[in-house]
Amino acid sequence: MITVPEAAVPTPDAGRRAHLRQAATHVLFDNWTGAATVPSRALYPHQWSWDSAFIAIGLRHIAPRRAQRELETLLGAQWGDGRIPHIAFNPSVPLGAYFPSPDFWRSSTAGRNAGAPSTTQTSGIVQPPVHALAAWQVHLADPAESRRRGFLPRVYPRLAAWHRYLSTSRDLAGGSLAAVVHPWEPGLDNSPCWDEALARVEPAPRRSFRRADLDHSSAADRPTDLDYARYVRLATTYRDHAYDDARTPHAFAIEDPSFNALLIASEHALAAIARTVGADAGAHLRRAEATTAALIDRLWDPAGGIFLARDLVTGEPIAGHSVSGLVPLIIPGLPQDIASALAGTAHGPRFRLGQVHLVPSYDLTAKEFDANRYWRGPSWFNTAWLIHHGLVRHGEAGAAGRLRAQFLTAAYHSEFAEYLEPYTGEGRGIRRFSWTAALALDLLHACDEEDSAR
Ligand code: 2M8
Repeated sequence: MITVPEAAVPTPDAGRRAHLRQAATHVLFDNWTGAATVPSRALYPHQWSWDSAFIAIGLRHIAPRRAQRELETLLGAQWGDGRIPHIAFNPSVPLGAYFPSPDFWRSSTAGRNAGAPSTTQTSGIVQPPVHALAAWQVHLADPAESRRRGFLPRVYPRLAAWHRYLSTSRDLAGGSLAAVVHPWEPGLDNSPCWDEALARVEPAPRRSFRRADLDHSSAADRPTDLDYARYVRLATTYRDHAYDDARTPHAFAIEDPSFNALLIASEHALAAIARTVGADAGAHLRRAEATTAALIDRLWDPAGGIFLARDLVTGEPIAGHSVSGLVPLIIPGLPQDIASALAGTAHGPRFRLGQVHLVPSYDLTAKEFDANRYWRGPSWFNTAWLIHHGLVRHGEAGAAGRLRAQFLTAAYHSEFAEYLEPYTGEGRGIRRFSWTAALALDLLHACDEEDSAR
């Protein structure tokens, strides 16, 4: 087994960084469609919700206006009930290029009562709320341009409606946390944490759909056919109940730590945006505090030193340890004892921070761990970026710096892979993946700022 001794991964020097910046910029410009950025031309040829937030965070360093446009295009697909759909479809892409396609979701008809747009076709589920965080950072990258275009006053009401939707319609248990109702919603699609809940779902007949993902990616790296059959069933049921959260009989309803941590971090960002546009920041801060208290009360596992998801159908915590349970490190004001415990868990045997590549998506010691398959073990760049920031926030500068150096080195060597085999660091999934390039740009910018402050 190849491990990564900490000292072996120095921060790339200025020459390497310039090369990386140029290569990352090419990826983002190649994946730009004129109004938004696709995660990948081949595998994901539409606009994805949390991808676009991460992409905007990187784009702001090279094209701040385009970063604003990225977010505003996505917000243009928002539904009347406040939800931001997880995919906004590009009408010029053939239906067969991605499954499930617009004719499966039927947003403009099935979602009419929930306020789905009548022109743009979208999916009906959501993804983690990284958008307010992204909008605030995009603004800060070029405040003059942002003010000139009225960026924040335009996006603020939409972002506030998005958070309202999550805190009301999605608070399925009444415990002040947002629930996800499909494994695609937390973004960690086939995490072993969902296995037990998914096993309750009657799979859709295998011949009722055709997977397009296998045209572009190895089957060994992707979710299984059985997973897909269950994803299809859950989405069909939601659609057939008009995407109505209260009326749908949810076979899958989970409070996920990372989803809620991102909601809290974004609520803090929304408070900053509200202050800037002259709206009530206090309401957002109060909601951030209430959600943080609920997260700790309902999902913190002191014995494991990690946050656990909760299955709302059984009412029980889900025992599996996933990277999602470490992401709450990004929450401003997280109690120091919890932050220290999370940093300890990240460095411990389950995630081996600093000894393997980035942060594995699932517990290395668990029998379900799979080093190659999607969210069942491989290391992903967006979660590494989040944990890097969490470590910075909670005073773990050394570990944060090492993770950043690893990130940049791996992005470079893997040609901006979608994810990595955590032991060897080999790229998996597709290459030239947009959020890997965007977040590399963001970390490169931080390296440059540090250099010029020296
Ligand atoms: C993956 O999810 C999509 C479904 O949304 C898929 O597998 O087809 C996940 O990695 C998700 O987190 C990501 O947003 C999306 C696009 O990059 O791909």
